[in-house]
Amino acid sequence: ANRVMIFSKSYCPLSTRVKELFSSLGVDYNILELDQVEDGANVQEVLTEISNQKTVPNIFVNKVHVGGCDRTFQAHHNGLLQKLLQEDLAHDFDL
Ligand code: GSH
Repeated sequence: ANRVMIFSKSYCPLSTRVKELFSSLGVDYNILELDQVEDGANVQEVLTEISNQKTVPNIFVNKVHVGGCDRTFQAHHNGLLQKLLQEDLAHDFDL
């Protein structure tokens, strides 16, 4: 299975757009709504440190940081997203 992780906020329309993109591609994702969890602010701080990105949505595909909404759509359009999603397929064949 793909390991797509979306750090989101439930009220953020850009987060919604990214969720809809992955759904439309038929790609399952894990999600953490930072405004709905107790330590969401701390998670967001750590995310800022490791990805150099303060905003949500913040998307990782198979451990690779993709970026926010803009970057994820860009990656979709230039083929990078598909490539990152297929990384996992390669690992499955290794098993
Ligand atoms: N260019 C960014 C993208 O495409 O993801 C814009 C992201 C953005 O502005 N997100 C807002 C945000 O993170 C929420 S919709 N605001 C600050 C915060 O929630 O801490």
